[in-house]
Amino acid sequence: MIALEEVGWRYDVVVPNLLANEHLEPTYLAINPKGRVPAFIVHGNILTETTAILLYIAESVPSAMLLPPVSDGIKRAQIMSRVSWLASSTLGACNRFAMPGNACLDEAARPSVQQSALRSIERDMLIMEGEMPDVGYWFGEFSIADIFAFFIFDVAGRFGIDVSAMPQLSELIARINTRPAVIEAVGWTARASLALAPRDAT
Ligand SMILES: N[C@@H](CCC(=O)N[C@@H](CS)C(=O)NCC(=O)O)C(=O)O
Repeated sequence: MIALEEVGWRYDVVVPNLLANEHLEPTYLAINPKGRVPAFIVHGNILTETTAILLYIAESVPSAMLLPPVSDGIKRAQIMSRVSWLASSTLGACNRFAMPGNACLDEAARPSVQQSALRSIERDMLIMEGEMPDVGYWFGEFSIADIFAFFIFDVAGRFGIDVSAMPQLSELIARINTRPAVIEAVGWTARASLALAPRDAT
């Protein structure tokens, strides 16, 4: 949603309730047989995998500068390297933490799966911390790598990860948080979460 706001496209959002396994129901599996979110439908085409979706949006609107031009091939590749890494290593660990039953059959082992997942997320975030500049964004100008970093930081906070050891990353997130596109997307998400909250939630 942040990328879509950044490029100024109009879009609709449907949020399957993962805890109710709506992403494994036939309606959603017809869109993404892998049973994973996000899926992006554009001009009748279905795109899955966050890396491909972010790349497609960034390349479709070069003027939004979510990726450097092809002439800056190394920086583009570095950004894509971080996006792929977050989508595989970090997001994978987030999934193991949120849904440990998908990662191990032994119910008694689930807390241990979650502990190791948290450690993995924390390790990845500390690597990010070491790469963050004092000013600007992860790779100078704002890019899709920052969008992904923002998402992971938000999820990590919900999982209870202590970000006090990540001051540079925290400051980057604070800078990202001031972008109008981010304010719009985060506001929408907050309203949607309230709407999706279980009835007994406060
Ligand atoms: N490789 C996919 C992974 C996406 C992913 O892990 N999505 C999570 C939510 S953030 C999900 O759908 N989890 C549901 C499940 O694993 O059953 C991508 O990069 O888009």
